[in-house]
Amino acid sequence: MDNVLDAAGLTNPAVRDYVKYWAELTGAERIEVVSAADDARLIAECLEAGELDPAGDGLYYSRSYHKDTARSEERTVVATSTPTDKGLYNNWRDAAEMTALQKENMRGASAGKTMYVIPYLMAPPGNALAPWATGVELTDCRTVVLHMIRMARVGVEYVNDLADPNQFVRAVHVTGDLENLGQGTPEDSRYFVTVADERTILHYGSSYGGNALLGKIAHGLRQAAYDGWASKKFLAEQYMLIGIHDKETGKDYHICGGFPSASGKTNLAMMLAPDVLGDRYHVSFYGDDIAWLWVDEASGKLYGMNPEYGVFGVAKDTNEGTNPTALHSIDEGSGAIFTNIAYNPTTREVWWEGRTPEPPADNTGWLDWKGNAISERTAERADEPWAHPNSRFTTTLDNVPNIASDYNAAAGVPIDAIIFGGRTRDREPLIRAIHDLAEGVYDGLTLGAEATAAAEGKEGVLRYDPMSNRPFMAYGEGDYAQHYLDVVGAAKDQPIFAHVNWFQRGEDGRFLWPGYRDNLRPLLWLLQLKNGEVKGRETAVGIIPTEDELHLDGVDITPEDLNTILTINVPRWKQEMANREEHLSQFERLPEAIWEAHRRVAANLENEPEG
Ligand code: GTP
Ligand code: SPV
Ligand code: MN
Repeated sequence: MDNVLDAAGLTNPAVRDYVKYWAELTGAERIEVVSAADDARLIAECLEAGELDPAGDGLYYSRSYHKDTARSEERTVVATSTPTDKGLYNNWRDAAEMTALQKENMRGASAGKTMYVIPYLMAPPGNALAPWATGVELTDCRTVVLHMIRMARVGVEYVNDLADPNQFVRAVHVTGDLENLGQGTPEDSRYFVTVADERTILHYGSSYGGNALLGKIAHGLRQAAYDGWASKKFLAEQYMLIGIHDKETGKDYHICGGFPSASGKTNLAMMLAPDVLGDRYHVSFYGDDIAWLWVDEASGKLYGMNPEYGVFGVAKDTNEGTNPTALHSIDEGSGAIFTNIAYNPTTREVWWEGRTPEPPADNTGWLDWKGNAISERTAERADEPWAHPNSRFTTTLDNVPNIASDYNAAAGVPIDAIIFGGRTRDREPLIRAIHDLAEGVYDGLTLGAEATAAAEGKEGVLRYDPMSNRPFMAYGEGDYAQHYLDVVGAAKDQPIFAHVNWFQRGEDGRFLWPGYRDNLRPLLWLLQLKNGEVKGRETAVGIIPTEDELHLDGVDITPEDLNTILTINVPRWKQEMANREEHLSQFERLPEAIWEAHRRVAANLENEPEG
């Protein structure tokens, strides 16, 4: 073992001890320390072993086990030794109990396999938060290594010379026997545990996405959120992060914001300016899923950065119209890996729902995401999707055509605005700017997506998703709200907050707002509002744009629909306020400032004429 670690140049003694401990417990036959430079060799090994298939020049295809296609919220736990860390959504459990359980699950479970050691950094090198961004994932799955190389900065150089050799996240991933884990049954034996106060992540029973790429969600969101709170220094949020450059004034703005999973963060971050605005504005990509925010000591300003190194993007509906940038980030030669889309082994083509309006006309050779031939489908299965709805592509940031030139800079970027949004079919206007920080945090806490059949909700009642973090909450929501107020409140220039909604629908179910590239327009309005260049219209729930303040040339929308998305439906809002009250009262230690914001909005609504 020492020979292998020596040969890989892994010198950190604490990391070496950690590797030895888990190699013994999991019973792995071999260990291998990896760095980004091993990518080509590991790709070749995966192709040879059939763990990947070729999908064009420098493109790869993989399939997950069919019961292992997404994160599993009910099996995901945040454990600590402090019972008051329990919140509504973090599935708190006792650290000692969960650690013992996971050790039993993992004992001997990697027998006969290689345990890969992945030292990584979830930050641009040299960033102020780098001490909380260092980790070492151990995994017994080779394709997980390839995903980690795309999603994080990987190499021994990130762990060898730590100021405190012990300050790294211990992230252990053991796949388990996927065919015998009882996924979704009462005998389910999977657990995805973050032991937050020990900075240890123990995931057992999956090889998919956030369950297995532990730098991303488990460290980048759950562990980091806990660390940010414990250190009082930062926030870790499920946010996209973009830059907007105004070529006329030469100014640069940065906006970050949270929408629940599969609600448009990747699309917004990769947005091209609409044609009519393209000569003046350029949107640049910093991140599409995670941002860490802190106050910069030198300037006193709020800063943000994307801790990730790649994109794990939803494939569905990605096409030349909705997101050409995403398509070009997975061009031939990019090294992108597709998971769970449809694949044609003969032609090495791939396809997913929404890539083209209709699936390939000639289905000869095409396999669906489970590997079954489309041409052999029985009549009753003919309508099933070819790709899994949560099928994804994985590609590195520097493949993204609109990547910001300074994405890798240690400093991060100053934050001008923070936006929240969800999928709401009515009530929420296109955009409403929020007056202050407390109302911003209040808005984030009451964020939600419309209840769908899948989410088993009641019609008109939101499935609340506080700060778009419901699946990633690491400690109590009340403490979280206070910490958010403290971190952002300490910044010299306050960011402007807003709530956006691209998903309002007509009675016939169509989207009222064209969305995608046109989403730049309300964001430009928000920046102008912050700069005092427009006034907007005050409403009970925030400031909304007047029609002439939005640059609408070239937007395909009827005057009636425009009016709907720029109007506050007071009776619907009053109904929502009662739901919010119930929702918020479940949070312990919710700061009084949040209740005050709630009462202020409620009182405004009472004073607003209906209609
Ligand atoms: P996670 O990676 O799961 O956290 O999701 P995400 O928030 O990055 O989601 P993504 O950007 O991949 O969006 C997922 C879905 O939202 C896709 O089906 C998109 O087509 C749809 N979508 C994104 N932007 C818009 C929009 O402006 N309007 C409409 N109608 N749909 C949109
Ligand atoms: C999400 O589901 O919000 C994701 C994908 O970003 S995963 O990493 O699998 O959580
Ligand atoms: Mn996400």
